[in-house]
Amino acid sequence: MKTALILTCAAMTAAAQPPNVLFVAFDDLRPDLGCYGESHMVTPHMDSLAAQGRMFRNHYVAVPTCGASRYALLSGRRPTSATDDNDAFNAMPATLPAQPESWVDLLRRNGWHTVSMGKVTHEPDGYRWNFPVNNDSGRTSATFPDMRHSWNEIVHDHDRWGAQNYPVFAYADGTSRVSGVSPAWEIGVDENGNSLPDDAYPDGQMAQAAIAKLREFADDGTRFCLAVGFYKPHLPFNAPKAYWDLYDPATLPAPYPLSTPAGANPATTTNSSEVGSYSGGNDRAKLRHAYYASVSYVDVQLGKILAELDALGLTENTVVILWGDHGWCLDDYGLIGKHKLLERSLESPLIIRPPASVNPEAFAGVPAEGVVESIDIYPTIAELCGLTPPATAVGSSLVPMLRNPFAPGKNHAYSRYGSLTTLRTPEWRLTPG
Ligand SMILES: [Ca+2]
Repeated sequence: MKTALILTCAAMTAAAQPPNVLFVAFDDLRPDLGCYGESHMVTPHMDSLAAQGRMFRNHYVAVPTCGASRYALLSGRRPTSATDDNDAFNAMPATLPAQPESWVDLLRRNGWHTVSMGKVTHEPDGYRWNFPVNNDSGRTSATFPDMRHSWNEIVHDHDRWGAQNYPVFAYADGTSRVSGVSPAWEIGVDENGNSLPDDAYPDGQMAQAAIAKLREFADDGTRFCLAVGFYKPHLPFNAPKAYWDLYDPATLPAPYPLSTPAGANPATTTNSSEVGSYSGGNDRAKLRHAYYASVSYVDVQLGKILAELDALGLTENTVVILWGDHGWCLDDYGLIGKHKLLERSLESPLIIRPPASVNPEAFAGVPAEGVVESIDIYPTIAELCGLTPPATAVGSSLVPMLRNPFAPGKNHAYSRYGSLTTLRTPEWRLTPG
């Protein structure tokens, strides 16, 4: 009886506590998930998260490139000409500002223990590096974090790829991509042709590191913000063979839309800054198969983390956010890559499973159709945690849509890239010609 009383009191106390935050970013993840109606995709863990929380069917990022999209998400600011490329984190303050630099900093200032793991900002380990050669390899020394005031810990183990290589681009043999030379995908097999294990690539190792960190938090009773940034499905589309085997290339759906927009630069239909030159037919079909394998691979890594959250009894008081940093043209419009103001480049998945205090069972699994933006995540986290965001965080809290998927979305989402801007209303994408 005494034990039961103690447990009851502990549960009541826990329910009154502000929630933990588990934020999981996926690099270049399109809404190609089963829960988004893509029935060919094998993504059971993301689908399960959507069934338990709220999936946003019309979520748009600020800029269709990693650094700028992540800067907008974390700072809560709309992109400007100074923050719409991969150097956007240059706008983060060097010295401690009066107002938080990000929602992570807001949480840190209010007592959350904040941890970055993998690619949460732009750099794959959270630190700026000197690049004497190029962005793909040859890093010489770390300088300072992308966000200097947000993290209590930045956790990263380079393992066999070494600190000099860019882990986003890792191949199983410990090498990293060299632009224009390395293949765009890898079927991970051992010397006997059997599938490599999950930890043959960095994301499998990251899942284990996240699990270890959650166990630390549970042991110590730490109120945490854990941000995990998986590297896949960014190029190169490398995954253990077991994930390639989940798909029959003969039955995969065609890209959509098929036609190239009028006025598009013809060179972009055969050349991408990301893949290099590419041809038609099998080349493009293989790229799609490889991408899907990478998505299923990281889906399983997410599943491991969520299972640990359950096992540790942390699910009830943890908000979980799944976010893709932008879309990707996977031969849609006959184009490859992300650096375009097109629907396929700007849409990305957003799934939020709120803590039990928000009653996620109400309308669980019913998607919200309203238009929302990545900058809305900042005020959402603040509201769920009982905090006030600074005036510079200009998004709108999504908590009403977490409670009721039929609550209205926005009139429009704003995105830009280079000198071009675009608006997405509930019905149209409006882009100056
Ligand atoms: Ca990205």
